[in-house]
Amino acid sequence: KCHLESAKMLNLDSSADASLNLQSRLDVLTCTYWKAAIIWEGMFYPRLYDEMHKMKGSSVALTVFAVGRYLDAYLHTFLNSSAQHFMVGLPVTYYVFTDMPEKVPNIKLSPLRSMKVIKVEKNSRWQDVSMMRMKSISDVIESDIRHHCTHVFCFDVDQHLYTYDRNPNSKAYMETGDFYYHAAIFGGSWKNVKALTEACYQGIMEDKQNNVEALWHDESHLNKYMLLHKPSKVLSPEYCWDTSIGFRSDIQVTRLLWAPKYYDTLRTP
Ligand code: 2GW
Ligand code: MN
Repeated sequence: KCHLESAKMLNLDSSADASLNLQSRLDVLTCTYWKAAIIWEGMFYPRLYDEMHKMKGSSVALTVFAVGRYLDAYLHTFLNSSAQHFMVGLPVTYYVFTDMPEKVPNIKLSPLRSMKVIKVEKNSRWQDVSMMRMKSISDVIESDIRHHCTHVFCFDVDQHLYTYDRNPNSKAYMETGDFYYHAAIFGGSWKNVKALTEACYQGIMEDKQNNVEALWHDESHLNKYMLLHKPSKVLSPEYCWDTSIGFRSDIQVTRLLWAPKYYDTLRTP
């Protein structure tokens, strides 16, 4: 109802747009027990959010890491597809973290978009390549993003679903959870993303001192953080889908797809 009224205020013509024909979804969970919306197709007006954020002057930072062989394997496709689909109509700054800045593809960006390439060292352990993203993101929010952008979204360059950490010695240990959060995409206001990345990084470093590593690395720490700090919006699997799962009647739209995993060639040292 609230959405409908706002749509009227913004003069969005609902008859002109099929997606404005909102029905509640009865086939899926649409609300967490702490009353955060779980975002599914058919539950919101995409254009309303777009217009609201344009009016508010929101600006978005997108962080992505392409280190070592992941650059050639995925970055080009990732950048092109996000240029076409991610937060179209809002100013977006790409923060590309790589050990090979000279190899970052020069893709055509619309006038509202720009790219910053940040050189990072290639950690010798892949687990650290993945985990240290939390520090790099926290640092760049502090030094740059907070001065230019209102929101930050953090992506895997490829696109996976796993279980909680079960090691009681890890800071990421969780006995039970409510949702499993995939770390391939998360975001929010820069303040919230800063708090999240900083806390995860601290958990990771504390684990290192204790010689433990969480089962799914940064993803386990992210899950622990989300358990303790409930998100105000939860994205449904529409936002992180693997087509090899096959048809599911509750998935009406897929908004973000996993790229193929080439573990044999990409993960061997
Ligand atoms: C990662 C694993 C093994 C060998 C290399 C890498 C690697 C990762 C790399 O050589 N270069 C690189 O840039 N990355 C970045 O880290 C890249 O952005 C990639 O998407 C991200 C996470 O690695 P990925 O996509 O291979 O891991 P997934 O898909 O199994 O990811 C989930 O679990 C991870 C922790 O194990 C992270 O939490 C990730 O966010 C999750 O989606
Ligand atoms: Mn991934």
